[in-house]
Formats: sequence, structure tokens, C-alpha cells
Amino acid sequence: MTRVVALDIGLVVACHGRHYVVETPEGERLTCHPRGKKSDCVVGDRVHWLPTGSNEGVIERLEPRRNLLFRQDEWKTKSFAANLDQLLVLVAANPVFSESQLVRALIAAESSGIAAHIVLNKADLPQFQAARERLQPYVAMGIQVIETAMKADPEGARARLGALLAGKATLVLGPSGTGKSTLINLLVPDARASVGEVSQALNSGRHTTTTTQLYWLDPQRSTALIDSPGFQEFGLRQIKAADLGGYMEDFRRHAGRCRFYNCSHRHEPGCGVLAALGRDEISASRHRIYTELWNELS
Ligand SMILES: Nc1nc2c(ncn2[C@@H]2O[C@H](COP(=O)(O)OP(=O)(O)OP(=O)(O)O)[C@@H](O)[C@H]2O)c(=O)[nH]1
Ligand SMILES: [Mg+2]
Ligand SMILES: [Zn+2]
Repeated sequence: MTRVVALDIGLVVACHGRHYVVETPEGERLTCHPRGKKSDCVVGDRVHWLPTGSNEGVIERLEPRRNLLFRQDEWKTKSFAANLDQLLVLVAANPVFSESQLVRALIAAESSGIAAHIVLNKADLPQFQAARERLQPYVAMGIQVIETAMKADPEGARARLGALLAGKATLVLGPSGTGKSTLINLLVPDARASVGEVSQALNSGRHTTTTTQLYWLDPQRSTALIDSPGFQEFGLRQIKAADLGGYMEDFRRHAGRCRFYNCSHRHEPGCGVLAALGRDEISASRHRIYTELWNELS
């Protein structure tokens, strides 16, 4: 005998470890638990759910995803969000950002087919110029780098980001203390995302934001911004060493000139990437990070 159940559809807007917040097409939010022990929903997922009480439900199944942004560390996979239109990697003048983490986030996005932009925040701080120079290779390879001072010049930040975000689902990703939640609060008046003091966050080693959460920027619910906890580790074990160069735009531009089709761009004669490195058309730090990643993945 077949049991016919009409399932409701919903959007996962927050993940709290063992339970989720699912939003109905009418905009109501309810607490949902996954069917069974293991859950693999992430924010941005479309799910089919069944009510189990007032404002409560159980997630029966997931709709197929358009894309998924995730990292794969040595022992575990961490999914950030699904069905994204773009990624904003947020770094700041201070704390000094790790270029390796930036490269990893960009490669993860590229390998998942998600467009990525960089926001450099805290333009008001004295360390800004140095941070801006470190981002030059990214500007040169065609990545949009948007400079903001969200605290000192909120209007300017709003003006620079508004058009880029409109009508899209954007994940804001970056290390702790860069201003991800500050950005959410700037654009979503009633968000009340908690914002932490940098010194406090660094001293305690804790992150202010601990869950991934989706916010709507407009009453029509057409523009979504997803806040996420700061990351430290960013494993790329899902990627083969041989594919790395293909996910790095500056490498890709020159790899066509390599003598060997399977060139690893580390020591081979006639390598187009190494030649470009010699002419300063590929930055030394990008090539160093690539080599570190290559060793890690092979
Ligand atoms: N000087 C300066 N400080 C800023 C700016 N934007 C945000 N901050 C401060 O940076 C600190 C961290 O901001 P958050 O928004 O909590 O950072 P976050 O990226 O959400 O951090 P996590 O949730 O821990 O990942 C807070 O003290 C903010 O007030 C800015 O443009 N300039
Ligand atoms: Mg935060
Ligand atoms: Zn090569």
C-alpha cells in the first residue's frame, strides 16, 4: 500500500547543530528536525517537510542543489551553504588576513561554480594600505575588490555593495573579526546579529557568530545575505592537486603555454606559469601558496 503525503516546501534559513529553522513560502519560520539521526541540510537548501506540531516540523527530504560551498579538512567535511549566487570573502585591514585562507576560499568557490568577490573592510585603520597592496594580484586577475569602512562610513559601504547584492543569495565568509555581522546589521535593519570586539575574540579564541544564518534585505525576499562563523582552517581535500591550477585564474592564463600537458607548474622546463612568475605576472605569494596546497593534496 502506498501512503500519499503532501509535503510542504521550505527554505533552510538557519542551522543550529541538531535543528534547523525552515521558512515557508509565506515567510513563516518554524523549527525542524531532520528525519533520522544524520542530517546534511545546510542554509540555502530547499527541503520538503511535514508538520509535527504548531511551528514545528520534520525534514523529509532535500531538493537537489544548484551548488554547495564546502571545505574538506583532514577528518571532516564542513558545508557552508547551498544554492548560492555568489560569495563575498570578507577580509580586513586588521586582523591581518591570511592570504592562504583567501586563496583556499576562492578555489573552493571556483571549483563549485560560484562567483566570488573580495571585500576589504576597515579602510579607516592604518594597516589598510598594506592590506590593499596584498590584494593587488587579485585585482590584476580580474576579481572585484570592494573597499569599505563599515563603521566609519556605513553609507559608503551600503552604496558600494547594494547593487552587487541585489536580487542574489550571497554568502559572507571570512576570518573572525573582519566585520561579517557588522555588514549584516548595516544592510538588515532588524537583524541584530551580534558583533564582537576583535581583541576579545582573538584573546578568547572564540567567534562571535556561531551559526550560519540567512537574512533578507528586502520585504519581497529577493535579496539574501548569509552570515557565517569565522573560519580558521580551510581544507581543500576534495580537490586533486592536478586540478588546482585550473581553479586559479592567473595560473590558467599561462598554463596553456606549458610544454607538458600535465605540468605541475613547480619545476618543469618550459612551464608557462613559472615563466609568468619570473616576469612578475604571477605573484610570488600566490605561487608559494599553490605549492603548499599542491604538497598538501598529493
Ligand atoms: N575600525 C573598524 N572596525 C570595524 C569596522 N567594521 C567592523 N568593525 C569592528 O570589528 C569587530 C568585529 O566585527 P564583527 O562584525 O563581529 O566580525 P565578524 O566577522 O562577524 O566576526 P565573527 O562573528 O567572530 O566571525 C567589531 O568590533 C566591529 O565593530 C570598520 O570598518 N572599521
Ligand atoms: Mg559574526
Ligand atoms: Zn606549467
